[in-house]
Amino acid sequence: MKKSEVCAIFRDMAEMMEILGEDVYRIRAYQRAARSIENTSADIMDLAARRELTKIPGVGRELAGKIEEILATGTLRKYEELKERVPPGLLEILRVPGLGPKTARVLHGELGIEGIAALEGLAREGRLKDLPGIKAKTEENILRGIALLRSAEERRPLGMVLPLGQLVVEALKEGAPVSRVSLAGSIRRCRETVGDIDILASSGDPEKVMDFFTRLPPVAEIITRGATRTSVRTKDGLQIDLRVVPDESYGAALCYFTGSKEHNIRVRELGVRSGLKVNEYGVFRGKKRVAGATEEEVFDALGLPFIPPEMREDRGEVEAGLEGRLPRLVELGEIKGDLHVHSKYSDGSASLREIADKARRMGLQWVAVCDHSRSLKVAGGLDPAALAKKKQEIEAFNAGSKDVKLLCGSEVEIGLDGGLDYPDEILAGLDVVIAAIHTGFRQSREIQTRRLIKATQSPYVHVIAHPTGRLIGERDGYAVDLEAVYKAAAETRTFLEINAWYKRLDLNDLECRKASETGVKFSIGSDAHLLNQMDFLALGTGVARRGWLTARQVINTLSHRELAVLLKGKRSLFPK
Ligand code: DGT
Ligand code: CA
Ligand code: CA
Repeated sequence: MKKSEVCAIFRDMAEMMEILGEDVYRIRAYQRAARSIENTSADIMDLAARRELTKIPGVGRELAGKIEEILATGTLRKYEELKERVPPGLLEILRVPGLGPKTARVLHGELGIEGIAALEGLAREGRLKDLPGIKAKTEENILRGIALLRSAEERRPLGMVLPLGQLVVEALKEGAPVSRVSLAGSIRRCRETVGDIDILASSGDPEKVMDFFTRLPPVAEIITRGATRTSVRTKDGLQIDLRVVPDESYGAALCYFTGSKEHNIRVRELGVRSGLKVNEYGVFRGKKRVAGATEEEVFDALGLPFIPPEMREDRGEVEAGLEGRLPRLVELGEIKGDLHVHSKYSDGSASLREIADKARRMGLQWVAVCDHSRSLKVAGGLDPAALAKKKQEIEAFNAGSKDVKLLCGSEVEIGLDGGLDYPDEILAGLDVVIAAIHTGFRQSREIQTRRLIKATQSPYVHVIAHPTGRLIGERDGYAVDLEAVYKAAAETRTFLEINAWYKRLDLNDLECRKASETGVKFSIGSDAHLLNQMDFLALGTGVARRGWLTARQVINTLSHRELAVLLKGKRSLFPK
């Protein structure tokens, strides 16, 4: 029994109780408990064994009992009862993101809608808006929600899939007779969502490689099996394709199977112009193979420098390569710190020392600990007294730490009027301030744009956090004039965040590239609430690379001292 399963039951229960119109306080209690269980680093089995479940914030004796029941029986009596009382058709339509219990009850009650397909049909025909409480806008939102749900089911966020992909590659390296092996396809290009995992290997004994691959623990089913290509499905429904080629064509095959398809087409056309044939076996002039063993060799034969996988999207990279103006992309090894980590002070689960230790293991030199500000109560926002205590603890830590340094930061709420959640005197005492919108998502484009621009105009705000607010597969960003925000950020020397939390990746690749044209710089933050989520920094770096950013454009490449100077610098732009 995993934490996530307990959380899922609590969330389902909250939803069903909401449909049934039960007590809001009880509903909130389940939601809060789900959230804090998710954020606790402790193993709940251990906690239960030690009878310490009530140590989880928001879990009292009653909920602790419920958790114990789930751990012991796999479910909960109350949960089963609720399921009996709430029709499955109603639960089904509730899966549409943005569609709340009230609307669901109307749709189910008045029209008898039992499933998502039926809901979609009626929304398209415009037949929902005559119902009580349902506007034309609701209909639009429902259709958008259904589209989001579909894309979420077909494609998965990179961060959910990458660890498994890397694990399989490592396993093949260790246990199968391969000479080279690599991720390929969209996962190697670091696309924000991936359809399946592609892996390429070279070997003289493909059958043995395939035997080993199909017997790996995550494999649930073999879809097709051959000596050059085998596809399997994992227990949770993800497809993995493994291709095995001879060593002399490994480079050509890696180019081909990394894609993207559009990039491949562009490269092939380039070859044709100089009388070369390019395919997954090599680069050929007539019958003669002129390249194929390595990717470098393949690009070189075509008169191109090595194009990093993250750029291979046919977004001008081939032209730039031919003209010698490919940027030197920022690398993960150049990242010296994380600009957005939550600690125990707000809704994170780790202590300052644990965060610093993790940073050291990752080879980082500094971490900005940015807990929520006071008005975000659901996420444990800090009042000024707690913030002062945190600042003291950080100063004491830094005084005693020879390597990793912590920055005392805050993720400060931007109000509806663009005002900030702490007064200037408090902001002035922080090393780093990142300003964020977590409320008022439905405000107009004018208001949202004004909120963000006003935040950039504070001498104390260094970073605009997750500038669009989108959640991959769950929620589009709010309406906002991003170009105006980029311009304001560039003018005020405010940085734009690449929030690396796997569902955010906000700004995304294309927006990074667009924003970079204004001269603005970027700050990558993992938004970690659990320690190992600091590894999301790699995803953020992937986004930066897909946005064609160099080390100079990403402030995480600065040393602690350089960063401190840069952050203080903003204030000097403002007259006293
Ligand atoms: P995905 O899986 O939807 O996230 O995206 P990809 O890019 O991983 O696509 P996938 O798995 O269908 O194929 C892996 C790579 O194989 C793809 O990036 C390029 C190459 N490829 C697949 N089909 C074709 C094709 O018809 N023509 C060319 N030129 N390349 C292809
Ligand atoms: Ca793929
Ligand atoms: Ca594939």
